[in-house]
Amino acid sequence: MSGIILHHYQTSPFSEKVRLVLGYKGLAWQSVMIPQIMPKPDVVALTGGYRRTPFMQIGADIYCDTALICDEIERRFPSPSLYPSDAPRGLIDTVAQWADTTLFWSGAIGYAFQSKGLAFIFDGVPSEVAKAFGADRAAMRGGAPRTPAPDSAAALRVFLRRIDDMLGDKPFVLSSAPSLADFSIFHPLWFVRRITPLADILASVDRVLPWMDRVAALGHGSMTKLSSADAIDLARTVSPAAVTNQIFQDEHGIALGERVNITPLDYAFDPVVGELVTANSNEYAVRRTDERAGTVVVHFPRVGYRLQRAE
Ligand SMILES: N[C@@H](CCC(=O)N[C@@H](CS)C(=O)NCC(=O)O)C(=O)O
Repeated sequence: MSGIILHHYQTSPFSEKVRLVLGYKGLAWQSVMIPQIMPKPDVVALTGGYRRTPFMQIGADIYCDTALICDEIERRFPSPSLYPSDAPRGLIDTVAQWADTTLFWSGAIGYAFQSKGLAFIFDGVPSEVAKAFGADRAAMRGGAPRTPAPDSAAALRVFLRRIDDMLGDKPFVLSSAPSLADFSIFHPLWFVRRITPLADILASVDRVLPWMDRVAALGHGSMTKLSSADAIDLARTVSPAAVTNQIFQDEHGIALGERVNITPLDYAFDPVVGELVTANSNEYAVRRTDERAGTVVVHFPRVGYRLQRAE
């Protein structure tokens, strides 16, 4: 057992990215199903406020954001690597970041949430549940609108041509082996493919669907179920791991040990408050104590997150 607990839900694209990474690395992991909308009391007990999906727990360490989750999985389980040697690591990370932001929001999500897509997603779902989902996501975006469907469709076609071109005669986008870029590009397209009345767009190029089948075939590793209450109990009974990279990189005039809050810069602006224990070149971490989870350390990537001194 890897010690990895993934808090996620079935239809979450970013969770699918991590499930496939776990599959590629052949890991055994524990699965906690979490709610799709707020309130999420058991999530917040562990994260301190971060509400996005998924997050990863290893003992009393909580990893937020799939960029950092994949870094941490790679650090602990380096083989097979998410960075095959025939592609530059900087390129892999840059393509992955583009896919997790622009491809996801401006391409897949704007396209999927057109009226035909919504009718498919919420078919048979009580109207108050669909309404609650819409209100939750509008609040999470802080009022920012989704990209309109026709603009997303146009962008998605351009992106698909670019992905098709990247594939060329290789089995994976940047290499003969899967890289992090494959998992990041896969998950927004996986979400579109699930919406059968809209999935035809993926066949507008030749190489994408066969590549998606190759990525899907990597599987999800071996998973056992865990309740959120048991995950919280587990956090309480162990101590957070010792900090591994102590090289402090200060950009804010905030020292280690100060009380800070960390918030996503793009959406879901729920702050996590705690004592700053790590600020290295790639990651922040804060230590906080929760009534139910005890003392936990919550980790964030530096890219895409705002660090401030807590008031
Ligand atoms: N940058 C984040 C984005 C995560 C994200 O937006 N996840 C979606 C689900 S796929 C989400 O949090 N939706 C709201 C929710 O689940 O409450 C990451 O890479 O983990």
